[in-house]
Amino acid sequence: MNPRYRRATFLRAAARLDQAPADEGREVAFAGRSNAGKSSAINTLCDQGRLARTSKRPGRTQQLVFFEIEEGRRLVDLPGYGYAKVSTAVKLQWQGVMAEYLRRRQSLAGLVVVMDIRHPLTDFDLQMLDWSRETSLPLLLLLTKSDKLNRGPGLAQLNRVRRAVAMEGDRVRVERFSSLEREGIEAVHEVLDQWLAWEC
Ligand SMILES: Nc1nc2c(ncn2[C@@H]2O[C@H](COP(=O)(O)OP(=O)(O)OP(=O)(O)O)[C@@H](O)[C@H]2O)c(=O)[nH]1
Ligand SMILES: [Mg+2]
Repeated sequence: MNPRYRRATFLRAAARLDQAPADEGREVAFAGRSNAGKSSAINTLCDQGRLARTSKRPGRTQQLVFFEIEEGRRLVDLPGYGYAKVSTAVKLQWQGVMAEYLRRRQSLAGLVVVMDIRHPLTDFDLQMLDWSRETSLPLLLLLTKSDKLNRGPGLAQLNRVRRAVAMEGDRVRVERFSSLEREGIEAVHEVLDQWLAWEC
């Protein structure tokens, strides 16, 4: 366990981009379908049970939630997309906030797209891929809840997604992950270390 991430603390929640912390330093954002396991992944990576709020009910995270590891190094829990039970107006508003965040945020060094290993590459996930391509943003596709599949089918899913994004080259990585079984933590820390410029 990389001890740096244990130091993460809640910094601020923002409903709009202009409420976000100063756009300085580097940050890594976690996006993904509602209920995919974004908040759980942040907690697992930071080895803290209740840093980001998780819920069995989809739609729990409705703001951009910023966590600070140290000054100028942050993780961001983005609101889940594709949650059926919010109105179209709210969905459109959130898509706007997300699009603005992804386009305008200078300190955004990389994006983790969290996907349930059983349902990867939804339309919204593919939209994230498109957006990230426009700005050449590095991406980590995280196939989480890997504990829900046996080893064989889990590896088959990993290979399937890797093949699907192979044309993106080194910019897009794919890893398996489980918050429940604490699988994949080291691999994700390695990627985050690079993006947050901790590699040296
Ligand atoms: N089995 C299993 N369950 C998980 C895992 N990660 C998350 N969950 C469960 O999935 C549900 C949703 O997890 P969250 O982390 O709240 O999901 P989220 O993506 O932050 O959801 P929103 O904030 O609604 O967008 C919770 O019931 C978690 O306990 C995992 O690796 N394995
Ligand atoms: Mg959440």
